[in-house]
Amino acid sequence: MALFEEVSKKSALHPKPAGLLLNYGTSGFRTVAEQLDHVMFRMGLLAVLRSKKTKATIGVMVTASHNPEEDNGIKLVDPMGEMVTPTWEEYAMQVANAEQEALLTVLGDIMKREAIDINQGAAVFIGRDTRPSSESLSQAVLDGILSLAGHAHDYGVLTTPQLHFMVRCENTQSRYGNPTTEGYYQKLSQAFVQLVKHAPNRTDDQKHLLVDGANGVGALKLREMEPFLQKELQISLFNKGTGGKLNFQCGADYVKVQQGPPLGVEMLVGQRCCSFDGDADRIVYYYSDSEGRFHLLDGDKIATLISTFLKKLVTQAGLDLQIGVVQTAYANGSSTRYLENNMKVTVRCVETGVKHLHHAAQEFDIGVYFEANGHGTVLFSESAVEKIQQLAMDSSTSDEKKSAAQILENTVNVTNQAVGDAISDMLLVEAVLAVQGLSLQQWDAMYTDLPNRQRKVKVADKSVITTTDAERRALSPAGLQDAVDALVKQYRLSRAFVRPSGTEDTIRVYAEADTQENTDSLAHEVCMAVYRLAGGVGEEPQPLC
Ligand code: 16G
Ligand code: MG
Repeated sequence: MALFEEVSKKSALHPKPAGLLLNYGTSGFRTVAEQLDHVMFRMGLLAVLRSKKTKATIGVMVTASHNPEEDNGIKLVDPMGEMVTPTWEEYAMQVANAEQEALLTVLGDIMKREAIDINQGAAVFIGRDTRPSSESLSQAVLDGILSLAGHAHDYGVLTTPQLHFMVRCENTQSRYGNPTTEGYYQKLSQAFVQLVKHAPNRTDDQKHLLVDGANGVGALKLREMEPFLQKELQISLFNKGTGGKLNFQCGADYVKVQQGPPLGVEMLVGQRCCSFDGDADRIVYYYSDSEGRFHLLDGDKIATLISTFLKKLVTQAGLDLQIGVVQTAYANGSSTRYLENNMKVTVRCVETGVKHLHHAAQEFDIGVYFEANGHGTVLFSESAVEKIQQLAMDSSTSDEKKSAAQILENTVNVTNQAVGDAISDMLLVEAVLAVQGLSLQQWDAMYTDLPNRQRKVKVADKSVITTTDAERRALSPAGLQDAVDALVKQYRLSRAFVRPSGTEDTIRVYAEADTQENTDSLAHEVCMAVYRLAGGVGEEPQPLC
């Protein structure tokens, strides 16, 4: 086949190092940039096949998110802007890991299995982050797309959620918005400006927000967006990428893990601050109090703030819509208790990874999902959006109901429903605080986080640990869960679990309890149990001093 000749010729220019095997992990391929050229080219090929199969535009994002600058990665985006389906993750691995001479056979097999019509047209959108390696790697993706005669639109530098947004706009014939950066800025900022009209007396102080851009693409894009916000948000931007290194001692992941402020942000007592990660799909908020204590408002706090707001509006509007919150095992126990007992909303716990949360959130009329690390969004079902829009336009309804429906309508529009989005989430949080007249401290006081600790244990083979019950219990190796249960029983308000990481070669340990000291001691003992029962290697885990 003539097409395959071109693929064969071009793939020789993007050779795979013999024997190199990579895993399509929780969010795509991710490793040091030098190892990725062939993967990029091949994902360009696979994106063309996926586009032919779905008869829709597919997205490809070149990024390694919060990883160090030297790394890179790639993930595929399905037609509605969601993560690619698991079967195609499997194909992605087969294509990326095929030795040079086997590549055409692997592609041919996928085409046969999926009954792909080679004559069907194909279109792929490409975006990339600001890493030095991203430009040439995205060229390799382009090479792959073109060698299979696909149509490509290279957007250049974008945040990950912007790329997801473009794909969704394109495949909904622009009903979701215009597939341009301007279209993105317009849609979100218009909704934001409408929302804050419900809080007419905001002071300049209340409009002021400090943003840590992690020296990444989020900083660039936020600067571009600022004029659209009509001074309704006054941003002091730090870690803009002009001097510092990407994700180095800054960004959402750093702040969440360190539970402390990032380098380079000059925060005053009580000031509202937030951090994006390197590709701007995560956000966490924080402030420091008058005693110099650092307060983190993570994904759980954001989910609580948003779902409380939505519940109030839905009730006020008299709409019959079921609100659910989706979390993972990492959600702080206090947040789950608050949502279930005080807010009376349905809470579901699923496995780590955005695709699991997204999927579960689709089962509600309004599904709020957040990982504690700050990745999340809100999904509104089509029928929920219709009901909200109808009520917002209904001239026979009461002013109170109408106003609630209008706020809900703008909340739908400020939200990037394709995927968690730091910029969109930031606007949403800012609007919710403004409309409710809540200070950061009042938000923080909704519930008090239990002390918690995350640790890692190196083992010879991480696959010996398998889990069930949304990763909250270990099935194997024998005796491990019993040991964890016995340790947890020795502490108050305690909980702990262990799971193999989906992005690193390590076992993750999580513990929470009534005090930080008890939490650290429980975490250490669980680490020791993993080390002893699951084949620990290297130095024994040490207690934190
Ligand atoms: C990826 C996931 C994130 C998850 C993290 C867990 C996406 C887009 N990202 O970054 O949701 O929290 O992996 O990593 O799905 P771990 O398995 O190494 O703990
Ligand atoms: Mg990210």
